[in-house]
Amino acid sequence: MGYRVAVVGATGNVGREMFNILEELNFPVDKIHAIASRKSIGIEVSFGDRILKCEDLAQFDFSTVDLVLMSAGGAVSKEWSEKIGRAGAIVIDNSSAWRMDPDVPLIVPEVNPDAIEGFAKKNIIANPNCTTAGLLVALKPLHDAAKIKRIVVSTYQSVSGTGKEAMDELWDQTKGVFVLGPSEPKKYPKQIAFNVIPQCDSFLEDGSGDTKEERKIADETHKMLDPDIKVSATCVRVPVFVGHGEAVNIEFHSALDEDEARDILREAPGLMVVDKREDGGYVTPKEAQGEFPVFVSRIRNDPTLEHGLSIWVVSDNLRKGAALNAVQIAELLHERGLIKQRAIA
Ligand code: 11C
Repeated sequence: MGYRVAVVGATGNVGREMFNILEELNFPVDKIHAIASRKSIGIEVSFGDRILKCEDLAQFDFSTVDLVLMSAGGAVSKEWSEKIGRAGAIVIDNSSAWRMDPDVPLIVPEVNPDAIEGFAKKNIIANPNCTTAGLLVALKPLHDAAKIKRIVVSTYQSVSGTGKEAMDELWDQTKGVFVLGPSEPKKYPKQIAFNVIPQCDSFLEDGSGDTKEERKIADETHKMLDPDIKVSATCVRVPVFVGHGEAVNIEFHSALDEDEARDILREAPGLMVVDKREDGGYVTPKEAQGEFPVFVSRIRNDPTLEHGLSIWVVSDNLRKGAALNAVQIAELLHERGLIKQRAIA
């Protein structure tokens, strides 16, 4: 027996990956719908060897589906998720709209699976920001071993995190530098080709100088892992198409050396350790693209702290950072028999 599933935002980077991953993980699907805004009606997307035509979000009857994977941005999610939840379907939302709502669980299955039980208040479950998802899969087993006091994280984020137009912008600017002549930045405030931009998302207006992306990493870490962990984040956009890298410095309450950390990370779910101390003995975003695990490399003691460690974390931001995590949440609901539990508390 399978479920009736709708993917909202079906034509976007993450929406398309959601179809791929539902298929790759063999999620039990009986019926599937591709849903998009009116301008995308009729556009075709693929689900395995099937072609689906996009249906209109505004006209779709959500009482006919059990599960909705939504990746259509915060504004669409704010308008639709509660309505869909009231119609009886469970929404797994990839935007930031509901992540900090106390009535909405924010879930990375390797980190806080039991929090999913609270979903029925709104029938909405939030998927974290792509940078937080990869980070926390790596931090959770280390936190269990030696309790993290503080992290300093510097990100190297690919342009697919901003969307398809940003990928086109990188491509056009790259060609432009050598062939066509320069083109004006549109999605980013400065040229992204052959450059790095120390800004992901817009600046907060609270005087902190942080960007929204930096705040999300802190807030989501506090909600999912531990509210007492101090988080200092600097988020940087780099001219890479897919795959977010993160250099993470970790201060623990108690001792945990690099060898113990490596052993713990090797055993942890969702992770792959590639840490050969030689040229190329680490994972880069290019190798993480299209893969399921979060990769950890460059694991080493930080002698400048009493209990300190530095690691390099990289994952496919469209997969573990978005679509894969969303489908894993669906699998968790399925394994716990929660999908048919329709009543809203
Ligand atoms: C980026 N992390 O790379 C963002 C994309 O809150 O889900 C995802 C934004 C979010 O720009």
